Amino acid sequence: ADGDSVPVLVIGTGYGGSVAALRLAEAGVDVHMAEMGQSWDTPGPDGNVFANTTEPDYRSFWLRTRTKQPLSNFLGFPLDKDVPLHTGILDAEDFAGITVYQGRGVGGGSLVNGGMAVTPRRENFPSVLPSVDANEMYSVYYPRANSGLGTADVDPAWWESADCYQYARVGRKHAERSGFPFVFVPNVYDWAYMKQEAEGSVPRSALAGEVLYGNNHGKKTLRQTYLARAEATGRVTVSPLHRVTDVRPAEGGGYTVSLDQLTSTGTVAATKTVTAARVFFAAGSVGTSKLLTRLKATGALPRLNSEIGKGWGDNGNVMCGRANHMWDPTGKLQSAMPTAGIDNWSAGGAFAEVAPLPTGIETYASFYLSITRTPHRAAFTWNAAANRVDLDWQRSWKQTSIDAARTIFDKINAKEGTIYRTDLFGANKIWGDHLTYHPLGGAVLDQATDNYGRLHGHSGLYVIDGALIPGCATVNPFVTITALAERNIERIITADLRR
Ligand code: FAE
Repeated sequence: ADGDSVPVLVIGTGYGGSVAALRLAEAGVDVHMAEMGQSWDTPGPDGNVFANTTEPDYRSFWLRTRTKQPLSNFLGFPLDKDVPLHTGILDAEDFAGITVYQGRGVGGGSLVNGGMAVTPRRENFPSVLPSVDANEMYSVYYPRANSGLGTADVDPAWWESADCYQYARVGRKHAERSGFPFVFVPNVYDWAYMKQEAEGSVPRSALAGEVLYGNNHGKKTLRQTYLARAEATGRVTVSPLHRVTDVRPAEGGGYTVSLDQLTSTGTVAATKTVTAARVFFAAGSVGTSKLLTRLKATGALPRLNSEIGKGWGDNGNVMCGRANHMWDPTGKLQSAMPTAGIDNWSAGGAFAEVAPLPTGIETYASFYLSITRTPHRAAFTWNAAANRVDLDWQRSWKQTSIDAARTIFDKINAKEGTIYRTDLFGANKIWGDHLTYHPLGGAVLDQATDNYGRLHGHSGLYVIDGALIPGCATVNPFVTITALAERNIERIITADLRR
């Protein structure tokens, strides 16, 4: 409530924030979490909490009046449509050169993501987090993160025969025929539930194409894992629809935090201030970077260093589809939870997730989200005239990522005698090069912060989310974000809170 004083305020309820809240609470510290998105615990008029991917509605987008679907077109038809303005679940945040997709609500990105829980190959780790001891990460923190997240492998025997993974088996066949390693990746989806979906004994979620706008069943989001355990301690409270707008040193120590309480159409219902002894920035790579960039530039936190806002990358994301021959149908029924990838990282700098295209009809299409090695890093800057934070990413920077992805798909197309789809991202457009699902960096570990996420210049302020990772994780990022948060919070609790 307005005027309260709390030991710890966590900004955001995604991976980093949830890890911080759980571990602090277990250490006996009371934690308050502020989340700008909704709580997502109340069914809409159709009885479901979340909207289906094929029928976006008022629940689907964060404060937009028209959808901005990642796949904008199909067979030449634009898919976007008008929706009522609402604090929906998926934010398609536009910067000059890129649209950054992010989850909004209690649970952050875990509400909207594909659940792929991938640990980077160990030999690639030094490029992901150069200042972090890999031995500790692979022996302690990655296992701890995967256990906390409920990561599990799909049953291979079931996968081989499941109709809903026909598309992935076609992906494997084409990868292997071209000599690329095909790797299974774990997921946080409840595989036992998915089997029941396939049998028809429970309501369908992954098998009804649910993912981008939330899963009504089956997916273990942070709400079922870290946040459930955090709330069970009795020491963690969460305020949904509360957006942090300001953090500044308080007289007498700690920080004064200002918040806007939002209505479901995004207007400000009330403004509040609380005092917090410590503040954890866990608003996601973009959210944390935007806040810190503005707070430094406008003088609220003047002693933050000049690394704030720098080192931001898109994890090299590019999307593409391939048109298969009639003898390679990818299936009418496609599970929305990916299970596999094509690993050409060492030779070509690309790891391609074999993604679903759950349209409900046979498309003969294979669809991929590639994560690629990219040299480009952007910076957030304060634009005082426009009163906003800008990002200097350029669309043309995706060319290196396209080239990396082509090391896989040009070869597969040549081998199979197939072509790229040109209808998924606009007319005659092969590459989805306008977006990322994996924003990383902006308050990089050991640069803007010390080697454990403590911000330089103001004691008691921490970054504990994807903003710490300098732009590329070589695979899907949430396991690495979670593991790094586990590592950092352990040190912070021992060194800063048990003195
Ligand atoms: P995040 O989860 O984004 O949480 C930040 C939270 O802070 C959000 O809930 C915000 O609403 C909230 N917030 C922001 N600003 C404020 C403010 N000023 N005041 C209060 N609250 C605020 O951060 N990753 C994988 O590893 N595997 C996948 O399969 C995968 N699929 C994806 C699919 C989609 C469509 C998308 C969008 C992402 C996907 N990701 C995937 C990426 C993953 O979800 C993302 O890296 C993490 O969610 C980032 O975690 P953070 O803790 O950094």
